Order: sequence, then C-alpha cells, then structure tokens
Amino acid sequence: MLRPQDNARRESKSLDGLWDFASDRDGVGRVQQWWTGPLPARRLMPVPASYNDVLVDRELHDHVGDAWYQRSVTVPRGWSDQRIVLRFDSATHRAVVWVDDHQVAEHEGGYTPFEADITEFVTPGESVRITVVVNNELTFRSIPPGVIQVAPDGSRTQRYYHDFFNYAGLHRTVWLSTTPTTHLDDVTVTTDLDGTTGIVGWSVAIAGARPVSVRVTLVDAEGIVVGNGEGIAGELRVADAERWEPGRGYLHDLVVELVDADELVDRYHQSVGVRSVRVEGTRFLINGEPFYFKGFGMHEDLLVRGKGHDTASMVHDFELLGWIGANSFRTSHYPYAEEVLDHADRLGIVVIDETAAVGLNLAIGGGFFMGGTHQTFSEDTIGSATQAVHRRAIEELIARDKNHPSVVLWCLANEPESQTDESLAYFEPLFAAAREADPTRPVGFVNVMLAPADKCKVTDLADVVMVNRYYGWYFDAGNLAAAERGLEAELRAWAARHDKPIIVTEYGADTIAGLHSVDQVPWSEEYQSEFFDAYHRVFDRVDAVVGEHVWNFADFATTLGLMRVDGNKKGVFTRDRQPKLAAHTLRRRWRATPT
Ligand code: BDP
Repeated sequence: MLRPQDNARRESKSLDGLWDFASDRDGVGRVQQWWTGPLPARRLMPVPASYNDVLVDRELHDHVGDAWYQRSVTVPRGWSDQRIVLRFDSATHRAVVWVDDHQVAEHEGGYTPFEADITEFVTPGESVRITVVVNNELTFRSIPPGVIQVAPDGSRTQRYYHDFFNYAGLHRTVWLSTTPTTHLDDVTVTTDLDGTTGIVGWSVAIAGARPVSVRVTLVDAEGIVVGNGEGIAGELRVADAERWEPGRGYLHDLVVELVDADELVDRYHQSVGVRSVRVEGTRFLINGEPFYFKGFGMHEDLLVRGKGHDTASMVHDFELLGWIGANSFRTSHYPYAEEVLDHADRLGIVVIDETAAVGLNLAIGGGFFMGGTHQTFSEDTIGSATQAVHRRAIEELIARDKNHPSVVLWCLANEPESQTDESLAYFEPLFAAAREADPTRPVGFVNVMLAPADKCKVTDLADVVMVNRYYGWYFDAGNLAAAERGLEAELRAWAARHDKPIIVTEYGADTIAGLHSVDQVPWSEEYQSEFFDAYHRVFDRVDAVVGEHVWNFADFATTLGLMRVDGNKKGVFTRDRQPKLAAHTLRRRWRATPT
C-alpha cells in the first residue's frame, strides 16, 4: 500500500475539515444502519483530531463505544478511468467505512493506515456520502489491552493498563486519491554502504492487467541523476554517495516508473536516505559509526486536539528537540503520524519505532482495578487472539515505515511481562515475524523494572537491551544517592549478562512547573534536574549504555487518579511546551557532545 501522491499519473484530495459527528451512547447505530442517511443528533467535529476534548462535553470525553463521522464529497470530475482510493491514515482503535450504502473497509488497530478501492461506487463529478464508525473499546483482544467495567446502572467505564489518555477518533488525514488502473502497489527500499559507495536496493509490487516494465531513477538532493535501473527488483551502486546521517537528513528521490513501450503508465516518488544500521557487540552503529541516543520518549498529545496530528505543533516540537540537543526519540507508545517520520527523515533525527503494544502486564495496574492476581498471558487474558492482532500490528507498522531512514530500530512492546515462560512463548513468534518483515533493522522491546537482567527471558530474543528505570521516583523517591547506586548496580548486571548495547528508554520524575525547593524534594523542578544529573553520572560510567531517552518530552494527559496531577508531569516541557529547569540541564549536557 502506497501513500497518496500528486504527480504526472496520480492525484490526491484531502478530506480534512469539519465532518458531521454523533457519539453512539446507546450503541444502536449499527442496528439502525446510521450509514444509510444523515446521522441523528449530529454535531460538527474537526478531522484530524481526537473527539474527546474538542466539545465541552464531559460525557463525550469519557465516551466508550462507537462514534460516527460522516461527510459528502464530490469526486473530482477529471478522475475518469482511474482507480479511486479512499484512505484513512488512522482511525482509533478500529473502524468500519461505508461509501453511500456500501461497506468498503474494516480495520483493527488505531495507528496504522488502511484504504479501500471505491472506484465501482463513485462517479467522477458526482457526490457521495462517506460514513465511518470509529470504536474506542479496549479489551484483552486489542493492542493496547483494556477492560470495560459495567456499573449496576449499565454505564460503562474503560480501564486500561497504560498511562496515557485513551484518545480516539480520526487522528490523521483522510484521503481520496487516484492511481492508474495498472499501478505500483508497493515500493520497498533498502540501503547499505560499501566504503564510500552507497547501495540502494529496490523492489516493487504491481497490480493490474496491463503488461508493464519497471524503470527506476535515483536523483540526489540537487536534482542530479546518480543511478538508473530496471526490473521489479534490483540494486543501484552509487559511488561517493551522499549519506543520510544523524543531524543531516540528506534525501535522495527514487523515481519508480511503470512503462508500456514508451508510455508512462504510473510513477511514484520514494524518498531514500542512504545509510546503514548495525549492532556489533555493545555498539549501535549508524554508517559504521557508534551512535549514542540522546532524546525522549514522546507522546502524540496536544491541548484540544488530543492525538490529532497538527503540522505547526509538529514543527515546533522538532524545533525544541533541536534547541535541547536531542538527536532521537521513541514513538512511545504507538506508531506516530507518518508526517512525523517524514520530518525526522528530513532533519536527520533518529527514531525507535514502537507498536501500540503497551500494558501487556497485568502485574502493573491489574491490581489497581481488578483485585487479586491475574495471569498476563493466558487464553482468558492476553492470548492467541491478542497475539494475532499484535502480529498484524507489527506487520502493518513495518509495511508503513520500512522506507524511512530515520527508523533504525523496531520496538515490539513497552514493558510487557517478560520474566515468565508464557511471555517468552508469546514473543518468540512476534520477533520472528518482525525479522521476516524487515531483515535489515535490529528488533527489541522495552523491559520493565519488575524483570531485571537475571529474570527477563525475552531480552534474549532482542538485538538491543532497552530498559525503563525509575530509581529515585517509584523506588527510593527523594533519595538520589540510593537511586544512583541502585541504577548503576542494575545496569552493570545487564552489561554482564548480555553483550548488547543498552538504551535507557525511560527515566524521569514528575515535576510541577513552578514548584521549587533547595532540598531534594520530589515534584520540584530542582529534583527533576538533579535526578537527571544522577542518572547521567551512571550512564557515563557504564560503557554498554549507548542511549538516554528521558521520560517524557512534555507533560501529557492520562486518566484521573491519585498518582497523577492533571496528567503525567514527567515532561521536561509543560504540555504547552514551556521548558522546566531540567530542560536547561539536558541542553547543557546534550549540546556539549556532537550528534
Ligand atoms: C512507564 C511507562 C510510561 C509511563 C511511565 C510513568 O512506560 O508509559 O508514563 O512509566 O509512570 O512505566 O510516568
């Protein structure tokens, strides 16, 4: 599946803007077939945005179930004899789509795109009604998992095992687009380096009946052709290739064309960053050079829009990453909008790309609302059905993001149970699926504090050790000397057990902007800053540590609870992107070393 594009053979039209919207509180829309006419009790809702915080409506904020979107669109009159495609960049967490009365698509998973060929249901120049039902329920069969509690009065509350608000809706652009009838269905690019020679491998998938041949042209950023090839798969060798590097997002354009004799049938522009990624012993190598990750775990989280993508906010967040000296981030805890990866590609920011598998651990959170002990991996909880959904989520993530040079590492889950035989059995096939889908990038997952080096079984499957640690916060809160000792002992234990690079993917302390103290008082700005200093002293002493990702870039929304003060406050920036004291601490450290 390729993204919509405008070129000599393809056109696209965004369907962003105001849509009709109705939340289906009583769950009757599917039975009453709401797609067959105008939505009842409709209001207007912007796309892209989460629907939760846009309107002043507490019930909608906490809505559990279906929500309906609808609009009409006139199909451009010039789109005859084309294949017409309707695409959703995301619909969280699952959706069914109708064009007029025809169901055209159904998709599970809130953070990856899906599309439908709607050519047979539309007429260029005429208008059609598009209806989407988006469902936000989390269960043991979804990624991420959750439980819906039903009160005696029948009202439903969504509970979940992760620490960010369950925003839902149409978070990203909806597209109408064309391709020729015989068209490029997919393009896969791989890159490597042989000394100063860049190697660009390509392979394409073609759909349609017309006999065509494939021609590829590699163009550098100055518009100079640096390679040519033919065939559905092949390899270009570029002498003295300009490389994509951390801090320098040099991009080539691979122009892929389908031709029939001299006629151009289809064309697709695929941007390419020529770089290599390898893990050797405890080193993470980009272009053969050891890379040290400096940056954050982030969230797609904005005032009003929730998880809705916003270009201005995205550009500003990247500016702040540059200001503070970060060279990388993790898409905690789900795949981000593709526009974010495009921007990382352009700027040379390195990305750890994560699935939405967060909260596969009933020891955390389970006791909070279910009482008793519950087995994480079992057919009654997270079992083979979840595993199938998880596997599809991994495959869809890799299919979507495989061509982004910024992505250097796949992260299959955040803090799952990983110390049991059941967890090993659950993850073994998922690691295999990721490696099959992409043999070129390392694969890992993020380990939780409950499963240290001598207990964790799943890290054996990974290329990189990734750990989230909260010494000085959830353990030894307020005692940074103890935190420093505990952290160092643990990281040394990981280094002794695995000959692999270690990335500390989370460390952080909740901090209320404006709260100050000369003592080491948790929640104060000084505490957050000194907390980071303590961690950094340890990282600098443990050679296998090749990365530090602070939790979190900015404060973000969560569910209500006594552990949270109007959300999670571990941001180095506030939710409206003002720096806390620790931002300056990080800036001094990160800008002191080159990218
Ligand atoms: C970690 C989770 C992250 C949380 C963080 C915290 O990976 O999602 O937000 O803890 O408690 O366990 O702040």
